Amino acid sequence: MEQTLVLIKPDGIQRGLTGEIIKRLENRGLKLVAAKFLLVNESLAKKHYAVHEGKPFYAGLIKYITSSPLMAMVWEGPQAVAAVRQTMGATRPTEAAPGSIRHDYALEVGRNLTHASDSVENAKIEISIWFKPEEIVSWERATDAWIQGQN
Ligand code: IDP
Ligand code: MG
Repeated sequence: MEQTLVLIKPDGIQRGLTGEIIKRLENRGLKLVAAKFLLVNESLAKKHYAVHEGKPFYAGLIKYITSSPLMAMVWEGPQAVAAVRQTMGATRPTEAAPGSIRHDYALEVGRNLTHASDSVENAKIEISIWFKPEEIVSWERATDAWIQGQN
């Protein structure tokens, strides 16, 4: 089953949106398989955002992500990567679809509340940056067959 990394970034935590963001992923039918709440150090932040090194917003992005605690999670489900990106909305909140988290709760790209892996390949890399294999919990959910059932 596909897995994807989600971060509730410091603005999401500070604004008290942790429960709302988790609720939306649960409502969608995605399954939580790992979570941790932490203050990120610069080394982890740089590893996670290595692809953006050299961009004009890079220094600010590292400062933002290390400024206050965040919640890192792994969510699982059929096409979890695409489903979670859709639930988060486009990077720029003013371009995010109505009903998405970034549309409904954010205005600026520098305060867009969440991170979600953008491909299955990157999800695997990002999950390994944030979690040890033994921290990912494989569990049976009573509703699985009603959410993931194929006819
Ligand atoms: P994503 O989070 O939707 O995958 P990316 O392009 O990978 O978007 O950018 C990573 C993060 O960097 C964004 O979520 C946002 O927090 C920040 N960011 C991206 N572009 C800008 C910008 O132009 N100004 C400020 N911050 C930006
Ligand atoms: Mg990205």
